Amino acid sequence: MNCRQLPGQSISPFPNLRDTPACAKASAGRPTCAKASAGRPTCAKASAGRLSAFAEGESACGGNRETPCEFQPLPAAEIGSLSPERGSLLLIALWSLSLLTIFSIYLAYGVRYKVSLLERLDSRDNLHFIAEAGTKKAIFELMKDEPSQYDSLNEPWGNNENIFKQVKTGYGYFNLIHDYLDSDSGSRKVRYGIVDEERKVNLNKAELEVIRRIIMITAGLEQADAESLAASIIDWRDSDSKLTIPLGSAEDRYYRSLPNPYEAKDAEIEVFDELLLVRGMTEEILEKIKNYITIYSNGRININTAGGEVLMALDLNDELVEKIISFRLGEDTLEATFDDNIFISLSDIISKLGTFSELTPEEVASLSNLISSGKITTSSSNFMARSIAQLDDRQMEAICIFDREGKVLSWREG
Ligand SMILES: [Ca+2]
Ligand SMILES: [Ca+2]
Repeated sequence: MNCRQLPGQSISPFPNLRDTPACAKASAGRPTCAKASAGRPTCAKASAGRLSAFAEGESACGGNRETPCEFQPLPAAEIGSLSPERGSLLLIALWSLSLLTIFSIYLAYGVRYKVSLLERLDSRDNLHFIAEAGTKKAIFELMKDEPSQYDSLNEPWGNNENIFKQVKTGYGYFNLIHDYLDSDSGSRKVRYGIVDEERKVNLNKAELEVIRRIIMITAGLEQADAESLAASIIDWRDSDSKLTIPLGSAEDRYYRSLPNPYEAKDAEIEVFDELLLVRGMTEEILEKIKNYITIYSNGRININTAGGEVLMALDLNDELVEKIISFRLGEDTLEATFDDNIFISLSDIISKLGTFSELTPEEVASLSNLISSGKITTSSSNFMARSIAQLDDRQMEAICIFDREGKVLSWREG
């Protein structure tokens, strides 16, 4: 019987330990070593690296000092390298450490993301409030405009850097701007102020020919295409399902045949993006016509504020439109300045224009028809503020439509 051959059991799970001289020698003739091997108290302890004294051997030998075990302490490094349990513990510790590291990184990333998100949301909230302050400023300034029969481009709400440019609020500031076509340079420039919606063609109220002309003039479409698109807009908003023109316009039947079918709205347009659902309308066309159309005005065009494109859409010829624009500019030939001429009421349009520039009988007739048709006016009742909020290096644009009483009709920010 020796340390390797105890019946009914494996002597030791630590083969290297069995081969130590101490164990081999004990197994050769020392029952105490066999006992120790059978119970494995000393081997187990040795394997754990805890057997460091001869007293351990004595314990394994039943305390018989005459037949002492000759176990000798093993070098710590050797014991450590021999211990699967210790290796397992080390492996578990390493795995735990790795998992903790990964978890910590994940946690830190999550916290950082949430902090960043909160900062962005906070910044966006602040930008929203700054932009909103801009629109309130616009409404406040409009309220100061005395009610009158006319509204013109040179009024304080329309062009005033002193009250609409870089207005500080909180840690940021806002600008109230709108762009316009500069007749001298032919390019679009920025003006500080708000614009009236009555200077634009109302797609919910205008007749087919007016819509067709404003599309042709501003988007450059051919007459047939412009008419088709204008008719489709009419069909989109009217309550019936009859085609405005037999070929080219669209009602339910056309929209139902699309890959993603839908129906004509048969009600007034509520948002500009809705126009992209109308047959023939594209983002490119909408971009070109957006400054000349509205869905919020009273439907009549303000002859004091409308641009030449809109006046031509009312079927006034080029020469007559030129005379109206020149009259409005005043002596300095600049738009929206102190010396601008103004049509106070509908009744003085022909007389004032005739005094400023000679009118042909055809032009007088054209103006008379336009006035009696109810398509034009000299005042405005709905306005648009484009508020640009700035906070540090971040910016937000808000577009607010409101009436003269300050009631907000539309709010859009992006
Ligand atoms: Ca319809
Ligand atoms: Ca002027």
